[in-house]
Amino acid sequence: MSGRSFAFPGDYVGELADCGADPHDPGAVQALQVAMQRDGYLLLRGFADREAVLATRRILLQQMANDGWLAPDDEPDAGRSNPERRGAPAVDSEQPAIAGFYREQPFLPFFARYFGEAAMIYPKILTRVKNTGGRTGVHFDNVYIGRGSPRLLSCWMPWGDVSADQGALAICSGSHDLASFARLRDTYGRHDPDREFIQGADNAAGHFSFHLHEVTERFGGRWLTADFRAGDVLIFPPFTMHCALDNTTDRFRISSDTRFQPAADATDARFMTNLEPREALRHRYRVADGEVNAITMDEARAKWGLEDTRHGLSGAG
Ligand SMILES: O=C(O)CCC(=O)C(=O)O
Repeated sequence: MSGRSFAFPGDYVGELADCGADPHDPGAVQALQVAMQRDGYLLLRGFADREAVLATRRILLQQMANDGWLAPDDEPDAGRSNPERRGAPAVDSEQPAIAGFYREQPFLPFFARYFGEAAMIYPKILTRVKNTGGRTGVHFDNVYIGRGSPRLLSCWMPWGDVSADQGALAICSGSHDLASFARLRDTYGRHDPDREFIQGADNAAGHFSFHLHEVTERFGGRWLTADFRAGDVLIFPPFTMHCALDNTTDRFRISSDTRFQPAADATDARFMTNLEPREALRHRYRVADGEVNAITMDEARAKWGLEDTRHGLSGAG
């Protein structure tokens, strides 16, 4: 991210810690809640069945091989991208293998224990396929799904083993509760790209920045990531800042992000549906496409008193 290469784990990006409690043990709920409150995330190693994750991965990769996205002479399982092709395929939010996986694996019972009441998964599951150079800018999820329950939790899961250099998710630890992030949480973190005309960094609606170090130098906290194994999940609340690192390998990074909350709480209609993005998230995508008059994230940040004085957000860092 931001064109800087770094050793992992190192000073620039450290390692996420497994909270150590067994997520499937009803007696561990309190320890998990305490860890979430303290750290702003839960890394649960081996939460889902590894073989079930790999079986779903194979289905996705087979489709990608059929469509010519994978290196022709390679094993599809390696997930190596076809050097002749740029970009990455879109995966249907209703992909039956993925929806079935989340139904069958113990996600809902886990979240029900965690919330202490019945839990629901949002039907809109975002599955991301990132080729070499693919990344996701720094953001809070509240910006995208902040109209429903404040108890919502995001859950990121890679389809396979995903190393940090393959574009794993990174968390800015401390962003959820440090006082130095309060203004950021209360301004940028509460803006709604579907209502407000703000383009987002690099014209990606809702993204605050693509510069990890700009965030930590200005607000504090520490970036953390991990080498993920198939079956690991990372769970975090809507005000934990995160991004996905650049994929610097020649293998696709494939992952899904899902959202869970108490079933009785208010929901965010945009994620209750699998409508086409243009209908479900109309404003957000029109802003990103430049179809409406929008202000830039630099301009919005100046309004919030959070301007980046060192480099423009879309400039090199
Ligand atoms: O996987 C990605 O590229 C981004 C995922 C994300 O931002 C999320 O899970 O909220």
